[in-house]
Amino acid sequence: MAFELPDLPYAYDALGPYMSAETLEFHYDKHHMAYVTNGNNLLEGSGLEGKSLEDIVRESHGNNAGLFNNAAQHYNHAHFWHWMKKDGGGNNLPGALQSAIDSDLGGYDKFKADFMAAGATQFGSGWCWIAVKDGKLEIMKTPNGENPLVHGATPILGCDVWEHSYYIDYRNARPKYLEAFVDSMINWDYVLELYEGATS
Ligand code: MN3
Repeated sequence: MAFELPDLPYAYDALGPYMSAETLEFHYDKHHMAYVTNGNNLLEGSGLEGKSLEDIVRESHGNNAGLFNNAAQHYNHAHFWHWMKKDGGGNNLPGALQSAIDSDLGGYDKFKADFMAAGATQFGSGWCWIAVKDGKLEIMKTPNGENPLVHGATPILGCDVWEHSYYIDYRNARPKYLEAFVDSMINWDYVLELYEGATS
């Protein structure tokens, strides 16, 4: 199916002071839009036109680098906007997430440390994740547009550590951005929704 830029689920200034309107204007209007436009051009004639976005990501991986990069980044960003909200973050985890993070990731504090370390140590552009694999949570990191879908896992939380995601607000201080993401922006209700979908 053709890719479409989804609506941003909040106003451009909703995530201030942790992520500025200027960052969101560039990141959503320019970067995400480019993945959609380029992805649609590359999807045409690829043989994957009728597939779901998830299947296009999985099936283009290793076969069609241009399509993969753009489709995966469209998938990643369509979720990324929902992985953040105004007054988000913190350790008050809804529903089954508390016990899953306790049992699979060693508790909230260890999750926070490991997730931030994954993002901080991803060399160059990429993402850090919580993914569900074989019913259990795992912290992962991936380069460029790659995501857990191509590793047999389902992402339920991801943080974009490409410089375009933080350089306007944090300059080179990627760890400060990661900490603000965890402490003040994560939309745990959306993470729970994806967790329930991946484990049901
Ligand atoms: Mn990005």
